[in-house]
Amino acid sequence: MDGFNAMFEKAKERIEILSSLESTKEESIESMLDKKGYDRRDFMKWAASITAMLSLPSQFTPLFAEAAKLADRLPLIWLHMAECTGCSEAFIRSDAPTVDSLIFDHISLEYHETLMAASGWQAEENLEHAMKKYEGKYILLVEGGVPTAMNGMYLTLGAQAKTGLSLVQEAADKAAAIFSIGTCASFGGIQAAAPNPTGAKGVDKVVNKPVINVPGCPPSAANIVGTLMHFLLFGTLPALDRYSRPKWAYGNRIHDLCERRGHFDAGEFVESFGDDGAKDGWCLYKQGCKGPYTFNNCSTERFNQHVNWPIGAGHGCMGCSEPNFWDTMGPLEKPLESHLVGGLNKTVDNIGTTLLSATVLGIGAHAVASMFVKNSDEQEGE
Ligand code: FSX
Ligand code: SF4
Ligand code: F3S
Repeated sequence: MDGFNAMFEKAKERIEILSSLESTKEESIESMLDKKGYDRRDFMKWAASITAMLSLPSQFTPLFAEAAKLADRLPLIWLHMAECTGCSEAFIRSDAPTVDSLIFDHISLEYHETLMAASGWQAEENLEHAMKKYEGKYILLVEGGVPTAMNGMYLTLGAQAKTGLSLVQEAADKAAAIFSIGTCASFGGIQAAAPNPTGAKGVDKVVNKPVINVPGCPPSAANIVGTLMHFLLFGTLPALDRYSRPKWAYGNRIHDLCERRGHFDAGEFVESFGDDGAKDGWCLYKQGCKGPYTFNNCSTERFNQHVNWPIGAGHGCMGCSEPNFWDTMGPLEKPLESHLVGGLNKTVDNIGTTLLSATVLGIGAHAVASMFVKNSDEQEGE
């Protein structure tokens, strides 16, 4: 608890510092929420859900509410590299405004190629101006892998044809914190799949500063907002795993909290898409689900305003938040042979039986499952 008390005091100081900074928006978040029909209760409920998601005690809820109100004090620069823009889409697309998306409207987004009105010379000028004006103070968010082959010439931007590589390096140099949004910016992404002709790499491989990775193709809006809110309130990096992912979001396997897990333990598997097992929500392991090797909170946070997620929609997890998933998690709709029990090529039916007997014997099913589930620590890194 001492640790939490120290964090609480630090957060209070941080709020004071943020309050003393110049506001960049004319309209307050309260008035924006009011116009969209949200009352204080909804806002506090949102702050409570952020607190719970970040695994913090409820005493932090009012501080997150305060920090959200001050979100316009922290300048953000969002760069696009090689990617599909799905990360931005995941964040901003919703058929109804959510508190999350209103917070996004309230932040001080100084530069975002997809969302800003400017283009060409004007856009380049905006970026240069923002980097100069907020030097050492802005958060840099990068979406997309950075092509490094031919000195970065596979990706050039703007009228001066600067390479993405040089832009990321320049922007990172003057940033207060750097977040890689999505698997592409975190680990290179689909364009880094073998043979990786453009030499695409994650941002942390081309800059000399700490980078927080928020992978997923795309990552959920919850993980993007949570990462921003954590930095807003504490101004420091959260606890990270070996791939620099925040532990509060990427600390558990998909398989650990999956709604179909009971069926896995009972040996009940979908044998083909559309069969009776599929209709009854049985386990998708035999259809190639990579949930046992993937670390993310999709099952609890979900997508599209927390409505659904890949496994809920009836397809296995593809491992999209793991490094090199495009090369290591294939074939996408078949189990990984290399991960079957002890390399003995046993089928999952044997595993189901083993699990059942283990449960009868009183041994935790989870412990048995862990025998064949490779920890992400053992997976191939960069
Ligand atoms: Fe796309 Fe973002 Fe995937 Fe990559 O997403 S959803 S290809 S993680 O960089 O736009
Ligand atoms: Fe869920 Fe996939 Fe694990 Fe089955 S294998 S319980 S569908 S995560
Ligand atoms: Fe990606 Fe698997 Fe979640 S495919 S979105 S990590 S369920």
